[in-house]
Amino acid sequence: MKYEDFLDLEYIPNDNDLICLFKIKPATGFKLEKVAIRVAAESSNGTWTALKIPDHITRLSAKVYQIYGDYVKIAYPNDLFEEENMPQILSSIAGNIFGMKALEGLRLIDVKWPLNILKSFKGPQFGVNGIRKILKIDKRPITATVPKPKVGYYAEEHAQQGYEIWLGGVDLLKDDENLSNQKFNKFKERLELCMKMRDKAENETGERKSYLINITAEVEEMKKRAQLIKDYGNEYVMIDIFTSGWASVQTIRNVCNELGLAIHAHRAFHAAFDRNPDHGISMKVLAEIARIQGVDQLHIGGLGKLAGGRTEVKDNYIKCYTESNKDGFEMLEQNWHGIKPVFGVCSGGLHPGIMHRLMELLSTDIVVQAGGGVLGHPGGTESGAKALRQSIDAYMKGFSIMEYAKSHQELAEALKLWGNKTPI
Ligand code: CAP
Ligand code: MG
Repeated sequence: MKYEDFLDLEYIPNDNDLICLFKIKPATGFKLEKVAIRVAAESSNGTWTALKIPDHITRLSAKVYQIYGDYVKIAYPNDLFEEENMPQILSSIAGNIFGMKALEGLRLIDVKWPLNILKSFKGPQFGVNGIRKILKIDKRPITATVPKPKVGYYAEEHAQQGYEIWLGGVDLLKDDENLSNQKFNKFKERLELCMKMRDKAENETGERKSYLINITAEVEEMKKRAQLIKDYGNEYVMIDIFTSGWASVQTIRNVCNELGLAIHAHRAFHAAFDRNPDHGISMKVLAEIARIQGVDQLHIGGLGKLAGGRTEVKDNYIKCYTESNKDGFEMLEQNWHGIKPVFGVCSGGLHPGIMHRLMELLSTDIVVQAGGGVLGHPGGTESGAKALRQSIDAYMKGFSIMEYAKSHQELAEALKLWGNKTPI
């Protein structure tokens, strides 16, 4: 076995192969083709020197089969991977290769997943339609709000903010990504108080309300928190999937299957490895894995204060929501074989003045989250929640927000403060 064995530009992949699209920036003095072969070797079963081996082992060798510009397509034999084992799959296609000295930059742009691997995981329990049934919301975007400042409120204050957020018309109260079970706001106390406020708000509004409470912790502790959530009658868990890790996500997905709980996936940490366009792994791939693992809602970017432009947000949405997509620029075709669509969650510096842009870009089958864009409203939390709902209602009824603001004071006040500018 030697490096050259990992190149076959005549090879035509079959449906069982897992395909990776990489963008490669060779280190100085290295040719792209040579580096591509090393990537295929190192990510399947080759190494830096020639080896005398039994012939049968080459059946697990990846093949570089297409090179165009900086882009390389590599086909991986299905047997290289263990079904239902995402850590092992990523240790192959997204492991050592990122540290190879022969390259200056390596980006895993997209993956085409074979059917047996897709189906070896649970996939979303509820997905878009299931969530809509839980919340009894048939068409418009689902709204969510994080009490800001992101951490600091005592449990009672948090629950009070939740009450005002729900009363103003927002559907989901959401913990921030770094709120868990700190001394100043214990998980069980927060859950108990928020559930009381949720019932109150449901009675007063006649609308379903729910709570994205953050269970992120060591996995045994997360299992206990999920059980508590079930005991208190809430419908969701929230988990920071990238700081928790795929193995934990898979465990919690299994637990949520037993408990009948939906999973809201926060993506904090993603930008550590998906932001550099020349290195790391794209959010498209991360979104695909989250859908395969079976989250019901996933943050996909929001054209607001955080990095990620229109194309990136749209591509993430396509990977979360569509039944299949065709080959495209930096996009491999993928048939999801009936795996449920996941709600893309748009967030990050959003406020009533810019919500319509997301619905125009994506669809109304999204979750929109505004924290500062509700809590920072001049009229206070409940008015901020009203303004958020009014901006959604305007779009659903075919009005411009300026038009709708003429008869909706809270929206008018939000537009006066924030206009239609995207905060940085
Ligand atoms: C937004 C947010 C979200 C980020 C996540 C925050 O708050 O709660 O965690 O938007 O980014 O902590 O910044 P604001 P993404 O609504 O006050 O901006 O959704 O892109 O993963
Ligand atoms: Mg946050």
